[in-house]
Amino acid sequence: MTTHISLKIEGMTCDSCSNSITKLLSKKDFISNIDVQWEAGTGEMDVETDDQKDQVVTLIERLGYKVVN
Ligand SMILES: [Cu+2]
Repeated sequence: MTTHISLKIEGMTCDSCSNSITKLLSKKDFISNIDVQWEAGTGEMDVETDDQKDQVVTLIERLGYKVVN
């Protein structure tokens, strides 16, 4: 059972931004089907439970980007 989450992410300016977010999120077993697009400022992925969205936001913001939803 997975939950899909769609995030709006501010601060990405190039491929290496989206790559670094994807790489970090990939290390977590509970996150799958990660698709981060820097031009659109979006992050799509599946997590195992609803409450894991907060952990995803924390991980992304730790890299210096801002999740706005
Ligand atoms: Cu960049």
